[in-house]
Amino acid sequence: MKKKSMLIAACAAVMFALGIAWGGRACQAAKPSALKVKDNKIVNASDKAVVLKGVSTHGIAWYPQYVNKQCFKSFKKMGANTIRLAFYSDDSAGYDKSLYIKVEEGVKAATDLGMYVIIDWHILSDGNPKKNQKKAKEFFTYFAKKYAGQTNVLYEICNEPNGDVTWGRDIKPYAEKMIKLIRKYDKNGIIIVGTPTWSQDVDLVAEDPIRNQNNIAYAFHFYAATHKDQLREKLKTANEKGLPVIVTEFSICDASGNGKIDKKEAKAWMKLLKKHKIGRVAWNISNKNETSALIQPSCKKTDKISKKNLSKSGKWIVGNW
Ligand code: IDC
Repeated sequence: MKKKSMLIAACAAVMFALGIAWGGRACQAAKPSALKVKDNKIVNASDKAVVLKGVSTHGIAWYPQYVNKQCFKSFKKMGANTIRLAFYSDDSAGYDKSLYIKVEEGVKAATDLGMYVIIDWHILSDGNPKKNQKKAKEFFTYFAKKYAGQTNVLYEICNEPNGDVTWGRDIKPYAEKMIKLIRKYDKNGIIIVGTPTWSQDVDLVAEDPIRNQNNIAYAFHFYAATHKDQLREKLKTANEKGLPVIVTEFSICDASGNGKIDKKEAKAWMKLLKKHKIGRVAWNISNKNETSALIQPSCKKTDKISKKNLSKSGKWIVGNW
């Protein structure tokens, strides 16, 4: 073969290979890297910090319509890499086993988009995780079996312990049981453990963390118009003491999920989270008439949501996270 035609053939081969690579990318979102916990951080296989940034559904019993791929994709375009699926655990708060299917749809949608997904057992009015422990066991057995080895899935085992609950007597023993149960199936998926006082007292947990288990992180929640310096101190203390923390829920209004927005405090929170490379998931994907809802009440879309459809808190959050 002449030199010139050899060159043309080589160029064609390279272009063909690039075409395959490009085509492959276009069809399927890149798989997010597998996660692990190292020291006080969530990292990838090369030990580089991975910051989970995302949005949480409202209770999927009330707002199931937002659990869909196009809706999640809208938030991905605005910078999210994570979806949290909030499954309320108490009968009085919308627990319904027939909603497992919604969790499955949500995991699939997030997975198809190359996003991380947190399966959240959303205890709230049932302040003590032991109250619905039997249902929690059934829930996590089902999902850990199903998603064993699926590296974009994380398990959050008790949203917000509150009321007459202590770390040592209630939450830690509950967590150890759930970890054992999940690890029967899923050996490495990150398990996020809720902390006392609506997932705020991470400083107490840092004194007595769960030992001899891998890939355990702890939940921390804040609402910027209620929680300020004092709570930031708790987070800083715990994280600097070595506790791996992830903010699986926050908003910039008050702790009721409603009321005024406090941008000054919100900025201080973002600064701290960015400095410590701590992940953050915003509450909530709905158009409910409450400040924390990320979508405007007048917007009825459940897919292809754009920045202009977002509420005031939604716009601020996607502009500053
Ligand atoms: C709120 C919702 C609200 C709902 C209420 C009770 O925003 O629409 O009526 O729950 O289910 C949390 C909880 C989260 C709360 C949120 C705001 O984890 O479930 O959602 N919040 O109050 N912790 C602190 C604040």
